[in-house]
Amino acid sequence: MMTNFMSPDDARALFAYKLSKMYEQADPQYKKMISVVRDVNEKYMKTHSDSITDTLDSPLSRQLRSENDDRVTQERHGAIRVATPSELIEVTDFFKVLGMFPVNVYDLTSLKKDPLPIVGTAFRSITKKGLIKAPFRMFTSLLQLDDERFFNKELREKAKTYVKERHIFGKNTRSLIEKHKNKGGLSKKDMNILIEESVESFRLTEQLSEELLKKFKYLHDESNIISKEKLYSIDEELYTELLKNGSDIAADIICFKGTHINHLTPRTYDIDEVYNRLNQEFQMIEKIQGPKPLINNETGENIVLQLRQTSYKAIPIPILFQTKEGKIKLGSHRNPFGEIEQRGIALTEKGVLLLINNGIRAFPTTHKEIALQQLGYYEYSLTDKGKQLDKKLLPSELDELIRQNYVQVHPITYEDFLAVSAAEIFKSNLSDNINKIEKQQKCNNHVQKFIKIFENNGIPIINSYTLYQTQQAQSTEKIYKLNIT
Ligand code: OOG
Ligand code: NI
Repeated sequence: MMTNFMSPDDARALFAYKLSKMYEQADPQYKKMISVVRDVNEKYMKTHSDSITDTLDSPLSRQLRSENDDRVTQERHGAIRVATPSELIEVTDFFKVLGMFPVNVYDLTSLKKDPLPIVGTAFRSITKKGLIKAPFRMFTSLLQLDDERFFNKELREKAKTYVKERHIFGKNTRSLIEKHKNKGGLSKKDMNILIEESVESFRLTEQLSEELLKKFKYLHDESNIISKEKLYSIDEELYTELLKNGSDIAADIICFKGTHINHLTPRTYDIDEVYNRLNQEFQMIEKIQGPKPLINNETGENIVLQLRQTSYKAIPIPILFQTKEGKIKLGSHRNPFGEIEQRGIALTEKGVLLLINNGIRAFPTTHKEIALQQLGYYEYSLTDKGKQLDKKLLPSELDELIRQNYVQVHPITYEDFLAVSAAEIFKSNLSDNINKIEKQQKCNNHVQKFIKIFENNGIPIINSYTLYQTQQAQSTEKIYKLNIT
């Protein structure tokens, strides 16, 4: 049967594009950051065209997208934070429309240094073709109101009651998501509406425009303007209480009308260069997060492991508060911010353990050795020399074939996140109010509960090791098949 549904890959590409446009308007710093990143990436591509190793950015991949559009410069990830399990499921259903599924669990409650009341996952495409067409991901955090280290019973109940009826999306958006569920797809027209509306839902609408800000500066009680302009004011008492106890993050998640994108992140080939350039104009977080790169002995180039990230801090934006007495007053909130990332090779579990226990010095510094020691994931292909071999190749010979240059390795890019780095990125919209938690204090089993929310709704959380392993295995299968004579 012919259907006229828009494909999830196309829908995701469109969503990412529209979201970025919306964000450019909302945060002038973001627009500036994008232009710096574009400049650095373009220069890098000119000087390194031979050594770009990203398997997903080959010329073949590029043909699948529009002509000259390189994957890296158009790539983004974003982040949202939600308050309740039902909000989490609401966004899960939405991301499914865009071909994005929950991958990995990031537990920030159990970090040794500065834990946060957050457990998250990232929604992303889980196929190679999907990632090539539109790599957009969304880091999605669920506030852990049950974390007793941050919230006492009274505050927890108050916050829960406050968000009980809240929805992330409007009625029409939700009915389009439902329609997608029932029909298995959406027409181009419906999908366009869904994307427009959802992008609006992710906007920080509470931010006052310049024009309104001027109005509010000269008045005292502005309740009448509020209702005329249909503005939303934040409950000052709850905000302040959450800020004091659970940190700015809790206030950011609970007190607003819904969720909002708190940052968007372009990808770069050279994060050190971007950091240095941004550092001249922006207030950056202390440093670049994630493992230090390896210096490749053969070429002198860097090998990036997993993910390196850094961000600029949010500048407080003007918002309106409603006091206990019902008066409206001008206030501010630290959001949104911007982040940049450099993606490197996906490490195997063995590689991750080596990194944690022994640090980067324990790593070999060539891709070939990293592959041979099974510390990272690679796609394998025959070299020209290998193509001339006229015999059936066996899995047991693979190492030898790599050593003798019959088979070459191509690093598989890490598509996911890192809990420790994520916690540092969170600090981009923290003031100094953060409630420091002693590490010996125990916390409840937040991760189990998080997984259960998905399980109860019949949604598996995917483990990214499985995805990388499959991608690697598909490439070796091809080699073994090719040479059967
Ligand atoms: C999410 C922070 C995590 C990343 O890139 O690690 C994240 C947030 O601030 O809500 O986006
Ligand atoms: Ni991020």
